[in-house]
Amino acid sequence: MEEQDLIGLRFAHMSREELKAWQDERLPIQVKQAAKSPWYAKKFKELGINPEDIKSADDITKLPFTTKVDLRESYPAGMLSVDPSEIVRMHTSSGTTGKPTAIMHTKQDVENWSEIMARSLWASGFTKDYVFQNMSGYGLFSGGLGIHMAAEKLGMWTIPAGAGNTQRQLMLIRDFNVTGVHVTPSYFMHVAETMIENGEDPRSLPIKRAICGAEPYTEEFRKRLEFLYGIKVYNNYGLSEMNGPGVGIECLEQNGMHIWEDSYIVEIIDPGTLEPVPDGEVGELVLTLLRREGMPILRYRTKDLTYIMPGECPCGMVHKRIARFVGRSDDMLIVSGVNCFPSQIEEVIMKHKWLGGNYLITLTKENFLDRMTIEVEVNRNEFSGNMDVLKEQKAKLAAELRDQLGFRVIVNLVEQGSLPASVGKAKRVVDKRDE
Ligand code: DLL
Repeated sequence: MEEQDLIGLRFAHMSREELKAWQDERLPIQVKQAAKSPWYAKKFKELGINPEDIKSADDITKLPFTTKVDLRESYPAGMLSVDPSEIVRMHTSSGTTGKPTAIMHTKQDVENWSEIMARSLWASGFTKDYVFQNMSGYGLFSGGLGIHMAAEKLGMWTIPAGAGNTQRQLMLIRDFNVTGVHVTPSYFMHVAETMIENGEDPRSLPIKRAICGAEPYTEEFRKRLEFLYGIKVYNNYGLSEMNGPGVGIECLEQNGMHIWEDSYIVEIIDPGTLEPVPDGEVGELVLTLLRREGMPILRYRTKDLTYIMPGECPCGMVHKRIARFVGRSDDMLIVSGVNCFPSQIEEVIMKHKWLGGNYLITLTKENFLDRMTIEVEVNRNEFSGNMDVLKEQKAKLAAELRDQLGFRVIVNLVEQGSLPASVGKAKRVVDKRDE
């Protein structure tokens, strides 16, 4: 029997010319499909856009941006481009305020999404011989079913463990000889620290590789996870508006995430001027779906800040690479007028083995002045019991953070396990300045 290309390897191996020709063909089709939705039909009319004028991928700049506000405005089904009877699946974004954004998929959409996600698993070294545990919340969050169906498509023995319940996770990993996992980086760190606290070594687990995403984490955080488990950890990016996981994946080079350009057109813009920025320069990632029929979204402003990595990837794939995220534009903290990202703080913390992997940033106002307090857990195993040494380490840490951020912060060292543990996306910042 001829082998079927279930995960779209023909796309993975395309040349730049082939990808361009594919995008030239797909964008006009996608725009016509979008125009079938009430929301885009109205938008195009208002802006005087005729879908027939979109003839190639180069015409993308003629299209308007789509924002989260637009998705909220069209909630629940204003962006549907098919008859509701064609929809088989729905997910929502993990927004914490107001209504979520709901994304609907046809059968073909689910098929295409699982193809790119399965291809992502393949690109980061998974094969059908892995036993794979999905330690991600199932339900409306796309990291559950999204990863699950892809892992099955690749042919892996797939365990839908869901999020949390660390002891049960560990039992399943050991009993079923789990060799691969998908998990948020913060929860993966929590599992390792819990094991160490119980006198167990995370390296004793059968796991060989992990894909971690759904939240920002620094290179230093990844290195610590790799060290603790003695495995490889691959970054995986996605957002529910663009299906979910599987938009971008690190290949074996672990140097930037390839965006699957058969399914998405990538742009990086200056969020202020909305003009494109050159490769290598940080801006806001804008994505356009190319293969979705149920709910096409064009030029979606993700708010995620990154840059296109110039040059070729030694892995041979030519799909553009984006760098690890600096943060989201709405994650940027402005403290006494100085801009900073939580990732800058994480970078400093991760340099210190005597600190654990959990931290919390709290912003308050005192006498009209902004104040940042950083609580960090001390790594119990590295603590000598000598309080003078700890005091010195704390002063050194505070000085490093001040150098990194450009303002003074208050550092509070806390006992391991005392900060709220994350089972999904970690909440790293509490802003109480308006209280
Ligand atoms: O988090 C989809 C996903 C599930 C991705 C599982 C990877 C693994 P949302 O809940 O809609 O979807 O959240 C999307 O999470 O805009 C980013 O800000 C952030 N994010 C996702 N992956 C990464 C990553 C899923 N690898 C939002 N690095 C996105 C940094 C990430 N941030």
